Amino acid sequence: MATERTLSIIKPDAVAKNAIGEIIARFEKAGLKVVAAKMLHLSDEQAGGFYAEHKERPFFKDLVGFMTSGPVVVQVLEGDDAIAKNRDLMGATNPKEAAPGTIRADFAETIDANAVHGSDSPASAEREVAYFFSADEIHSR
Ligand code: RTP
Ligand code: MG
Repeated sequence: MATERTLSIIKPDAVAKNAIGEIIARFEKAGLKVVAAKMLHLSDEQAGGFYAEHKERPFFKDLVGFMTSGPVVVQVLEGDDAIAKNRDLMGATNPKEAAPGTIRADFAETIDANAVHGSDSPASAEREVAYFFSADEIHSR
C-alpha cells in the first residue's frame, strides 16, 4: 500500500461540540498521522474556493454559510492508503446513512453539518493540501 497524504477538516459543528480530540484520536488509532494542523475561521472566499467543484449545486450557498459559521481545524493526515482510510473513518455524507461507528454516525445529525471533510481522490488531496498548507508547514514523520 502506498503512503499517501489527505486533507481533513473538522467542521464548525464538531468544533462547537468540543469533539476535536475524539475525532483526531480516531485518525491516530487507525494509523494515520497528523503531519500538519491549524485552526482557521474561513472567509466566504476561502470556503467557496475550497468547494469550487460544487459551485453550481443547489446546496453551495448553504455549504459556504455553514463552513464559515465558526472555526474549523484543517489537518494533513499521512499513512498507508490515507485517502480511502479517512473516507472510511468518516462514513457516508449523510450521517443518517453513515455506518455505525463512523465519525459522521457518531458526531453528526444532518447532511449540512456533518462533522468532517476528507479529500475524495489523489487529485483532490493534492489540490486541497496545497490549498491550506505550504510545504514547510507539513512535517512528514
Ligand atoms: P466533504 O467534501 O465535505 O468531505 O463531503 P462529501 O465528499 O462526503 O460530499 P460532497 O458531495 O463533496 O459534498 C460536500 C458537502 O456538501 C453538502 N451536501 N449537501 N443537500 C445535499 O444534497 C448535499 N449534498 C452534499 C454536505 O455537507 C457535504 O459534506
Ligand atoms: Mg467532497
